[in-house]
Amino acid sequence: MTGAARIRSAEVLVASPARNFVTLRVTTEDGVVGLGDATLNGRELAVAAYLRDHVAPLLVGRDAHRIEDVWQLLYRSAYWRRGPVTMSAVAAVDMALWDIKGRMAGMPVYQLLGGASRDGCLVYAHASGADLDDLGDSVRARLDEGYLAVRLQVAVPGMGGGYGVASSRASGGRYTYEPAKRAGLQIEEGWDSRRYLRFAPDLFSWAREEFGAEVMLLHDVHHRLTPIEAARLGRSLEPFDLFWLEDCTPAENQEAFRLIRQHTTTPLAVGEVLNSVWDFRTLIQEQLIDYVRASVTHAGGITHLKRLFEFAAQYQIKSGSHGPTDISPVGMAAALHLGLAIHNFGIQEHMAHHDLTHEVFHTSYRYADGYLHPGDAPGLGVEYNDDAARRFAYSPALLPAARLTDGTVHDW
Ligand code: KDG
Ligand code: MG
Repeated sequence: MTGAARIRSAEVLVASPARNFVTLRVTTEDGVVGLGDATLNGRELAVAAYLRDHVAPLLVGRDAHRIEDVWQLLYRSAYWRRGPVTMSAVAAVDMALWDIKGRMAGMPVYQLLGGASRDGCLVYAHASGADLDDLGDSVRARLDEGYLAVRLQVAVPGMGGGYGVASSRASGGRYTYEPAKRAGLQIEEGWDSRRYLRFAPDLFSWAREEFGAEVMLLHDVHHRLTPIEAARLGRSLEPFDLFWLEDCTPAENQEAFRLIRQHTTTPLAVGEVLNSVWDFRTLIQEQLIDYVRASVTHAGGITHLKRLFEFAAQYQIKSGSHGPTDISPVGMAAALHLGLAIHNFGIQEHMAHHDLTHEVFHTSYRYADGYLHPGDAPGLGVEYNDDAARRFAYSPALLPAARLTDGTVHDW
């Protein structure tokens, strides 16, 4: 029997290489290091404090090998269950312990999860633009990079914007969409569902004409419609064969998807703001969705997300993990190890990180021809560069709010 790997320390690292990240570093008495991602966009310091003040003291002296036991302890003994802050903190510990176990075993984490079920993880990239010409350039750039699946977002004419439209090009000519703004005050964006509903079918009709039938096209509504509006949108997009329509209405009320499902066969993806298997119970058991969008970073780590995906698998629902730049390279690596191992993998979101982010996080995952592979380095395959991190101090940034034309606060 392998001996215990006692935890010597659990440090919370906060740095902002192009954007804010919270990373947990767990070190055993023998000096084995494991990393976990605890980044909760716009609420980073809440998770950092939860980890530092309430979780780290519980970890010291425990056996890092007992991943399930530690998960259950953190989940059950807090008494206060679920929620994004708690589940991101639990996730970071869980990832770090899988990382340690992999490094000690000399194996990549996907091998510990049952080994590879595929050669690589299909990923989708982001394309966006201020208008269709601009969006066309962005899609062509992604296709030139070999992506087989692309998410399309464009400003809605007459609305002066829309969800998911990049405002700047980062290094390498890439458009990166970063919604959290480093401004003192929260930015407010306008929203008009009627304009959007009229425009969305034109967008996808244009896209099919321009890029053909083969490319997989995705779209994110970002929780902005009512159930009946979402049903209408799904139906109007059916001729354009979307890979998925994401977050078409807020999903706290899981039953709302019954109505949407009755009206459309457009595949539905839900769950980037949800963090527990209980948040998906009706959605999965009644087969109201096709893809589970929860992330390893916000939904309790590899241990809990694996449980959720296996539950979904019994209902022919696949994974489609959240993976924007606010999931750190540690979270992305963990998602790829899990995605490579599970049977019901669907697709992984891949919004490439800024070059500055990679100065702090050195990764072993690699992209080629529309797929990401986690690599074969032991553990998660990510190293954290403290010297580089010291150059990037935390800088508060907030997600925007949305308001309707008459000034009413809407779902952002
Ligand atoms: O922090 C908020 C982002 O993660 C979110 O707006 C990105 O919806 C998103 C997506 O699908 O990537
Ligand atoms: Mg989304």
